[in-house]
Parts: sequence; C-alpha cells; structure tokens
Amino acid sequence: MLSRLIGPISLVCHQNADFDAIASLYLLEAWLKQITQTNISLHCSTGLSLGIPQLGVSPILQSQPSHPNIITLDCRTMQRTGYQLPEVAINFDHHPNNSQFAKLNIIDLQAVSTTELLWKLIPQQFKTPSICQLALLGIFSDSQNLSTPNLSSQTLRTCSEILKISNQLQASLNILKPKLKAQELKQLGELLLQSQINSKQIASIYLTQHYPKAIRNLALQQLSQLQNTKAVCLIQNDKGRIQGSLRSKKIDVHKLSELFQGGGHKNAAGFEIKI
Ligand SMILES: [Mn+2]
Repeated sequence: MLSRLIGPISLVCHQNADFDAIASLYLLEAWLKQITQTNISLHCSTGLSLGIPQLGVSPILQSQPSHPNIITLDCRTMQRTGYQLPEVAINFDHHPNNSQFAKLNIIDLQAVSTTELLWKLIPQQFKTPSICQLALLGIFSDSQNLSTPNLSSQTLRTCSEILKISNQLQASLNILKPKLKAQELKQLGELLLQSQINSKQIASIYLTQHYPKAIRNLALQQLSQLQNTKAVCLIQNDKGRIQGSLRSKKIDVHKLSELFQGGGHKNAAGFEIKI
C-alpha cells in the first residue's frame, strides 16, 4: 500500500497536535524511510504544542503540504488538519465516525491511538527501538497511562509485544511526564482556583484569558480526580475564540463536542468555535 505511492510524501496530523498525532508523524516517517528513498515532510498547521518535544530529527512544518502524496494521521475529518487539501491518499485514524475522506481509509476503532494502529501494520523487521518508543508514547498518552475505559486487552497485548522487542517504557513515561517551570505551576494554581462544581456534578473552569494548552490539560487532569463528578469541562474564551475541552469516564463527551463541530473520543473531546 505505502510502496505504491509514487513521488514525495507529506504527512499531516490534526491542528493543536497531541502526543499521539506527533508520534504518529515520526513513526510513519521512520517506517517510510526504511522502504522508500523519496522526500518526506511532516506538517501540523499549528506547529508543535507547548509541552510536546520534537520527537525526531525532521522539523514539524506549519506550511501547507505541497508534496503530491498526502497522508493524514489521527484526523477524523479533513477539516481537523486545518489545511485545504486537494486530495488525501491515505487516512490513518482511530476515531469513531471518521468521515473516510481519503482514497484509502485505514480506520481501527479498536486501537487506542493512531500509533497503535500503525504498529500493528508495520512488518516485524522494521520495528526499531525508536519506532517502539513512538508507539508507546501515542498509546500511553491517548489512554492516559492505560486508564481510559476504551482500553482493551488487545492494547495491553500490543504493549507487551512492543516491550518484548525494545523496553522503552521508562524512557517513554519520562517524555510524557509534565515538566513544569515555576511560572507554569503558578498558572496551574490560578486555573484550579477558578474551578466550580455545579448541581449536575459537572466540574468546570471558565477562562477569559489565554493559558497554554499544556497547563489547561493538567488542570483538567487534576479536576478529573474530584469525587462525585460526572464530567469536567474547561472553556477558554480568548477574544471570541472559544476552545472547549471535555473529559468524563461516565458520559459520552464526544456527543457533546459534536454539537459544536468538535471531535475526540467518548471520554475526552474538544471543540473550537468563533463568536
Ligand atoms: Mn489519537
């Protein structure tokens, strides 16, 4: 399937990329480099998010992908890329309700991350230690360290296979561990001070100024630890650009995010609208 592509290839993930999206870009690049000599570029329309290091040598470009072959990773719809794309050759994804916008759509709803989907497709001889590490990064990050309800025995088997080939567990967990600066810890405190719990057992934070995504995610993680809450929600109103993040282990927040043209999963979803 991949070796049938002729000419340079652009790999594209969704905007506001998370670890799974960035790890998938580098993982697929590493695999392609073993089977083709062609030029490969990596793209995310919003660049690297704060808190996500560059996971390989190639830069993550914000520019429009210009190569004739475009492959998207971790994108439920073409809009999620943030680009106007002429045609997509392959769409690798694990989100429910993927809109199947490419010529070839490889969707695995059992995979907890796009890196897990790719890992299952890679022939055994190409599974290098760095590919093992990238696969674990996506799996651990999208499953919140193997704790989300959609985690299946299949994913645990995938992890076991990865560790048998190269034990990158501690190295991967170290990369995922948040590394906060003193100022960022104070920002996290500011966010948590603004949290509220309503009578419907929804914990929320409403922000009227911009905070980095990594800090907002940490605040959501902290709020999720509250007893007797059904869901947590963080809304940031940054000059009319509303970004919402929803987390829950009890209700389907993906359905809620769809009301605002957002995306995600049952347990973690988000949306972005302009007012
Ligand atoms: Mn993902």
